[in-house]
Amino acid sequence: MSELNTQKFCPEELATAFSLNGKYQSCYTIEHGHINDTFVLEFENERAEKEFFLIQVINVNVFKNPDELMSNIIGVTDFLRKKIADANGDTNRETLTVYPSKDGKPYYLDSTGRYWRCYNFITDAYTCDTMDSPEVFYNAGKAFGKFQMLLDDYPIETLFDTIPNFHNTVSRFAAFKKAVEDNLSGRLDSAREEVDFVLAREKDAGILLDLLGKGELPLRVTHNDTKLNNVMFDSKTHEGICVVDLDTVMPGLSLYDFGDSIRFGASTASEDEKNLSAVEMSLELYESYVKGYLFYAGKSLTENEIKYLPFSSKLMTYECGMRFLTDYLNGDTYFKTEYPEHNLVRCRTQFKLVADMEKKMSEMERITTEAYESIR
Ligand code: GN1
Ligand code: MG
Repeated sequence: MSELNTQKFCPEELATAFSLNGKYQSCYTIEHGHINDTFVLEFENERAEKEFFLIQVINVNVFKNPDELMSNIIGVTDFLRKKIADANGDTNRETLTVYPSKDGKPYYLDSTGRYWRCYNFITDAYTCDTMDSPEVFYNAGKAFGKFQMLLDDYPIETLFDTIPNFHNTVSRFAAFKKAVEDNLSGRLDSAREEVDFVLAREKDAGILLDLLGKGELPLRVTHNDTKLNNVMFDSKTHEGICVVDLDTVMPGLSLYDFGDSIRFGASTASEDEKNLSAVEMSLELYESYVKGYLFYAGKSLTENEIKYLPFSSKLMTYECGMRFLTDYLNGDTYFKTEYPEHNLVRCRTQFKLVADMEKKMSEMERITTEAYESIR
């Protein structure tokens, strides 16, 4: 939570732009993710109770088509809400709900051309940027596994590609090579070691895409940004109650979701830790997540999906590090950064994790096989 920068927008204007219950009271900002700006609006309803709503500016630099983006999110959240209701779940806490603007649109376009959207804000819940509890990380695995299971029969052909080739590691590699050649920021010399690290692993980039192309991995509805801080945990039970940040829900591989969760959540340090000796991939956390993930998703995964779970962790970490490095070389035009070396620092943590996973790969494979055997 931080001080509200009211120059950025007028909260009163937004409070009246959406069809929300009650009287607007106040607004604060929350730090969430590297892409969108996020705020919370506090309202008071007729019974003098507080109600909270989350509002976000859609980053149109990243998501070029807000209509398609919101169509995906509304489609998926409506679908989830129905399944949650059928299972007698709490539809206010277990899924996001999009509140339309007063003119019936899925967003509000303000006078400066910014697109705003409004969601329910889930209270009595928390998110984590790092994880040291295997029990809570097990719950994160359950939440993302359940998310995937619930969307198993979602009509995949109705989804738009909100960011084409988002996890196409081959095209990410090509974009990286171009960034090296262009050296737009003039920073190449400060990142030679990291550039060589990426180049040495080029052959990994196409492995999952080749399997997909040969029909040996299925295309599914996936989240595509399964960072630990995109799941909300109940403050009392610590269960993962709601998966958030649905901007990148698209057709994809289950392995993207699994691997990205390990990349972020099984690390012993934060994504921008400068002290690399603190950065490792914890096998204990890996094991908790695999078990939690397979709890719901295990039964529907194919043999190849299981087989590539450990490799996907390495691949997604490699891809993310490569994206940070690409952005560093391009002059920080994509990810939000707090200081000039931020993307370089981030890519170093990712490559430290990749190297650590390479050392631990046979252990990760053993843990995965054992976890899978236990649910069959
Ligand atoms: C971004 O929005 P956020 O912070 O959850 C990015 C992910 C990266 C992640 C790295 C749309 O996620 O792909 O893995 O940063 N999202 C987009 O922390 O590019
Ligand atoms: Mg995001």
